[in-house]
Amino acid sequence: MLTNGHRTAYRTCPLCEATCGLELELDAKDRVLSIRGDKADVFSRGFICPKGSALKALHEDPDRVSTPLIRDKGELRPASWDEAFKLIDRRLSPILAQDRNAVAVYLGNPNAHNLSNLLYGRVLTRALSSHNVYSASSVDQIPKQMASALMFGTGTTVAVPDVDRTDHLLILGANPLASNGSLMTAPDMRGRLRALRARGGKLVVIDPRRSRTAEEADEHHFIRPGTDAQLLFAIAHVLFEEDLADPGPRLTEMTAGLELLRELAAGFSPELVSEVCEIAAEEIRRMARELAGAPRAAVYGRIGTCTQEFGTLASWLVDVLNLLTGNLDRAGGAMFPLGAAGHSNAAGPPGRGRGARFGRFSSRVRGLDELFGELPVACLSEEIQTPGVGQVRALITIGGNPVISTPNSDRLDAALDELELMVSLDVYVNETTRHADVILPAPSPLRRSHYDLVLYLFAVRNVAHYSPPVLEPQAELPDEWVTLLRLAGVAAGMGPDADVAALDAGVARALIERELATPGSPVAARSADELLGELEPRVGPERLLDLLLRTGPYGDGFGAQQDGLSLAALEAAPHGIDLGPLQPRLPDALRTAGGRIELVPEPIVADVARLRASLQRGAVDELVLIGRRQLRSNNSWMHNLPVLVKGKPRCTLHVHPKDAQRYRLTDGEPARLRSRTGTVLAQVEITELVMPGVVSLPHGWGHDADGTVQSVASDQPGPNSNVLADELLIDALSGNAVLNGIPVELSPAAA
Ligand SMILES: Nc1nc2c(c(=O)[nH]1)N[C@H]1C(S)=C(S)[C@@H](COP(=O)(O)OP(=O)(O)OC[C@H]3O[C@@H](n4cnc5c(=O)[nH]c(N)nc54)[C@H](O)[C@@H]3O)O[C@H]1N2
Ligand SMILES: Nc1nc2c(c(=O)[nH]1)N[C@H]1C(S)=C(S)[C@@H](COP(=O)(O)OP(=O)(O)OC[C@H]3O[C@@H](n4cnc5c(=O)[nH]c(N)nc54)[C@H](O)[C@@H]3O)O[C@H]1N2
Ligand code: SF4
Ligand SMILES: [Mo]
Repeated sequence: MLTNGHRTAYRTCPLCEATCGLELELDAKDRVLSIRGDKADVFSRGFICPKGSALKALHEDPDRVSTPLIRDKGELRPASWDEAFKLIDRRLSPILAQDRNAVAVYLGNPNAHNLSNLLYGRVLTRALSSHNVYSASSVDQIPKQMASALMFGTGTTVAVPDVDRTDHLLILGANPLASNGSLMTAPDMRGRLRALRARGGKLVVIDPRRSRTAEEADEHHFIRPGTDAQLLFAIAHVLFEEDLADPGPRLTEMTAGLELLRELAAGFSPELVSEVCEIAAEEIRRMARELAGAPRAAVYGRIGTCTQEFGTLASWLVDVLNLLTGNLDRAGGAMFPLGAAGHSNAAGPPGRGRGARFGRFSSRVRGLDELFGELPVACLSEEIQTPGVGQVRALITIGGNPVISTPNSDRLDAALDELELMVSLDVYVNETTRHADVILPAPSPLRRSHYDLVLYLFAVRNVAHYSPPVLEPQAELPDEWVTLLRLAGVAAGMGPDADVAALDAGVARALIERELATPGSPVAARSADELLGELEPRVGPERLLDLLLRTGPYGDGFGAQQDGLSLAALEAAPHGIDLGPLQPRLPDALRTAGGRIELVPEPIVADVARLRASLQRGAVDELVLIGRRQLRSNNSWMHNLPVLVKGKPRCTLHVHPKDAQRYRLTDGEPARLRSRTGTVLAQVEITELVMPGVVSLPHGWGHDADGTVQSVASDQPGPNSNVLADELLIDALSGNAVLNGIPVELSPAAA
């Protein structure tokens, strides 16, 4: 407490993957005075972006939903929690009784940044027991998770670039200077990339747009969208052809499939791929030689390599190159982090596991395969709109805005009106939740605790940081785990007032029992009752987190390891605990059935034929659309905060001067952009930042729908780019949506 009654509080920012430490100053009445970067944070060391400080505006936004809302004679009106849950129980239970699959769930991106939802979202989906589970993952990183699971055994065994120690970083389809990094938790990427160059290292960026990250690089190459897999294969080809492929004895011994890879790569010479990628063959050869020649190098690909036609192959090839150059799992290369809690590749017997299993069920209409227990969101509309047994009749959305974020938005927007029931757990009445029959609100981030259970699994340093709520939680806005358990109670047939404390105790006991059944567990000799006793008086996410930390790789093992981690240890460290630089983890981290790195898994081999066929296309004279992330946005939200949207309109269409001339467009004038699924108008910005044949429109805008409650956002100009994204265009292997490289037609709006 400061002398004037003011106090300082520390908290990790929950808005993006960088996990920055924040320092908040509050007055005696608990009003937030300022939010700055926490200089003492062990990971972010004071770094912050404009969104972090905007948490104050988010906290104070009068448009945030503050009570449950229920639809009454067509309009949403405030209601009590009991009234809301009675309505949910009355209308959901009969549908569930007829067909579990008739109830779908969509989980949005904020769930990945929310301890309650990470731990209790699963409880709800399990209680529902429906095949129709969807999430933002299938408009995002599922291809990378699929490739990683096939190669290494689990979907979170993802190699991240050891950016602080590498000498050469090849980035494809990522713009960490705007996004602050993804599947690579690394606050202050600008600082880290500048340090790389300052120590004599090289940064190469492959992107159809000269992004802010490309501006920072030594070298930037434009690439035709959707052709990264061809480029990466050609680099592998050169490595083999010029005898530069050298994983070294350690990796070679634990890898299956090197010879088959050589055969596959033979079909992708730089000369063959050059035309489709629009990169000169000699440049590709030079890239390969420099990658192989660097003392320590890493290849890193992100959303541009995932949300495209060959998303899984491109994601796989990133690690193929890391392995071929001997950089996988070594300092300065691409490494496997070891999170303090919840890391599946750190539990059980080391070096071998069940491996990846996909397609245990498929979507009803299009027959797309399940991955990690969910179906591709590109098929949600058709599952709602196609009659028959198993038709989706009710939808629960949790922290998501699929009407803006997923392909063929107009179709999904219409489909949501056909549902018999829609329930949303969300902080805004947005373009999606405006369709809901019941909206259940969630507290402000400042009123809930935080631990980045998922993002620390992808961090460039091993760290752990727990934040207690900055402000006292309010009884009228319960934490989301309470709401999720109550929903789970309805789904389990317990009615609208299930005993949340009892359900929670059951969740904790089940997690303990799973741990006790895990071979090699540090608490194998203990009993569930004993451990439950030791976790008292904690409840909810804190109880589960304490359990995960204490039984995790750095944990105190409930007394077995003196000085080991526990939640109490994290509570005593408000700036986080640094667990050191990444360490080599192979072969122990492998969970493949064969106990080796599966370099060329069978489903991948099968898909290579599709990639080979793409080479026949040659140079394509077709205009395609890509996206563009912006520092002051967060997907489709945070556009309701004046501090983040002030200034020039940002949702503009970037067009190369050659294309502007070709399509008779004028800078600053509206253009009409058309795809198979829809048409939008967007203001033209003529710029050489984007390559010829490619136009760029940011996603997440288009807030002019009726019935939303976002007074600031709804005044922002610019269309929803996903009106143009085609739900039928997917990465065939993973079902992930193609959001980059969408064929479009362009004309002046006046035409
Ligand atoms: N400020 C801000 N930060 C965010 C978000 C946000 O909306 N705003 N969203 C968060 C989320 S959910 C995520 S998943 C991450 C994503 O993090 P990033 O992957 O870093 O996201 P982008 O900035 O979209 O970078 C993707 C890049 O791929 C390029 N690209 C498009 N198509 C292709 C292609 O076919 N090949 C290649 N090589 N490049 C291509 C685009 O031009 C773009 O520069 O960002 C997170 N951080
Ligand atoms: N064209 C195109 N489309 C894209 C992308 C792209 O690059 N291009 N990127 C894709 C990616 S990577 C992603 S991750 C998706 C994101 O897709 P979604 O997750 O569907 O969309 P968001 O915009 O993140 O919406 C999140 C919503 O959650 C709510 N929310 C915020 N905080 C909380 C909270 O604490 N609790 C609850 N319950 N709700 C909260 C907000 O109201 C917000 O509307 O978009 C995808 N769509
Ligand atoms: S970079 Fe991400 S985590 Fe850091 S302050 Fe900005 S939004 Fe928050
Ligand atoms: Mo994402």
